[in-house]
Amino acid sequence: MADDKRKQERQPETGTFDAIVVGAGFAGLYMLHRLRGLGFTARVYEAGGGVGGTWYWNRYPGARCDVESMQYSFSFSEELDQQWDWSEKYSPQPEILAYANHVTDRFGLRPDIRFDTRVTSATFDEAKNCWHVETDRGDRVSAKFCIMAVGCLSAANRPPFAGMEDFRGPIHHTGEWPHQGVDFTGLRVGVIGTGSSAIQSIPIIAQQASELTVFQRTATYSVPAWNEKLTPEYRKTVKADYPALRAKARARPTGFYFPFNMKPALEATDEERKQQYEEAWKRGGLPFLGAFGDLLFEKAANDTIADFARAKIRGIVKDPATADLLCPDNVFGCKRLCVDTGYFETYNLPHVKLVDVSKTPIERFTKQGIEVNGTEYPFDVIVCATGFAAMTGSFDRIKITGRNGLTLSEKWRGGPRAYLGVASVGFPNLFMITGPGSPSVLASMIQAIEQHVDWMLDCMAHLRDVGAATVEPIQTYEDEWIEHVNEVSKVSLRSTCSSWYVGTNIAGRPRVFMPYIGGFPVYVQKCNEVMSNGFEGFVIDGGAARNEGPRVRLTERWRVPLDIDVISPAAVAARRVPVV
Ligand code: N01
Repeated sequence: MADDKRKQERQPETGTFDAIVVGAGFAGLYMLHRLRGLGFTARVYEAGGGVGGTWYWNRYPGARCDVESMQYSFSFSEELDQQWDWSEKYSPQPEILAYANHVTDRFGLRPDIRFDTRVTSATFDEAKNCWHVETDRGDRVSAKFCIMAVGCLSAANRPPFAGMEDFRGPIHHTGEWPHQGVDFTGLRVGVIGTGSSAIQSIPIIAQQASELTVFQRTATYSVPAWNEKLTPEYRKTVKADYPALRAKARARPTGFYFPFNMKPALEATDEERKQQYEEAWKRGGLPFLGAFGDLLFEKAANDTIADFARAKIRGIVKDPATADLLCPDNVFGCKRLCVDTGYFETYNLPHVKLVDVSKTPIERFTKQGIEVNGTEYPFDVIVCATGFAAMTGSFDRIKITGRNGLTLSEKWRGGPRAYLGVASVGFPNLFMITGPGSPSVLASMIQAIEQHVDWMLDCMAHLRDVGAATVEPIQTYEDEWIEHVNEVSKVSLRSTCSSWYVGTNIAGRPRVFMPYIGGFPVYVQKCNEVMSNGFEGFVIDGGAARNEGPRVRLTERWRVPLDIDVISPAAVAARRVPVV
């Protein structure tokens, strides 16, 4: 547990609410704000000792966002947009956490949140049409709606390495970092993993450690962030037209705005490609993948950007053998692209070593360190930057029981199944914010969260308007949506490799492409249509239940004109719209 401060003393509570929300990250906070705004009573339970979700737990050195801060923020309040000042292009974790706390207090949310409290079970009561929720603090509460705001990357993956308990030093996971920080000064440090968390933390750990050894199973592509301080003039310019920027972002496949080039790489000359890649590299960050329109659709096009990126690595890393090891051989951007500050440069430092564990895996932890291929590497401290049980792991930690005693884990054994990634058959009135089958991690998360919450609130308010008891997806619609999510994923090269997108970063998990890759505006349009058609694909039951177009209270702002012609998933494939 990262938070070692004393838990707040409180008595277990009982009671009935309109909604119970699990999690007080950005999703839970915005859900609570909207629930209260529409006059619903709510209780939020949060396992951490404070708000912020991901940004509460991931306090490892170098943690920062990789979507520009002026877009990686809530868009629902123009006053908030105008008042808050981001200090850097990609703000560091403490500032994002401060923002989450600011939002919590500015909108008076804290009194309805119970911290240091993990929800252990949620059980649907078919007789009373409500959810009974229990926590590890003895709370027993009920609500008509149960909302999972549990995050897509929240359940830490701690691979069960043999002998872990023998290691005499501390072992830290980047996703559950100690609040008091870790001083690596003069220590021999081992880092396992080379994903985003490792790539952000390694350069900073290297500045303190006396020796740093990185265990790499799969080499990673990474693009420089070129992070910088934001000037008051820049912030003023963005704020002068913030609503327009927000609207443009909503119309983009990723839910955030950046210039991209629709032209296919395969139609450009070598010279044009080189120039385009150099310019995109100079801008840096995730938009590098927007250098051409076909990079995630055509392997031959992808090879050109992969070659360019490998040449960059070889140009940075002085030792040719290390550079070779650091050069990925898979599809560029297939795993989530990393964004770094000085990652590859770190391997030029004399005290930093790279160990390839792709063919000879980590055998065991020993008392002194880590053993690979018969060699023992001694350490004072080990960092597991080994990622998460993505998308479904945070659901698995709660016993969620729906109709007929079926648990969500049982239903999802072969892979997650949810209509629009919002709700799942057999689990009435259970909503999932950025659930599997929605754009979630393939869009700017905060925008994806806001769109989901607004849609859910319009649905809940509709139930209240017509006196209905439950809303639940219809099996055929859920099945068709899952089939569609799978079909669309096949148009992207992203479905071709092993990654947390498909669950295969963890042994034994089924291979399913979990997020919806058809593009954020396409998805939003689908959600809007479902609502306009009287919640098509859902059964609304009880009272004077009616599947009719609701009074739209919140989702109107998501009906934006598309600034590129992405009107259907097929068009995404045909038009090669870059989805970074
Ligand atoms: O996790 P990861 P992460 N032996 O799964 C390796 C978001 N995020 O925490 O690739 C040896 O990417 C594993 O190897 P392999 C972002 O969406 C965003 O870094 O499976 N190695 C891999 O190298 C990101 O994608 C930011 O072969 C083992 C690493 O551990 C997501 O979170 C910052 C192993 C895990 O990489 C997850 O990132 C941080 C084993 N047994 C995170 N098991 C921003 O910039 C695993 N590995 C906003």
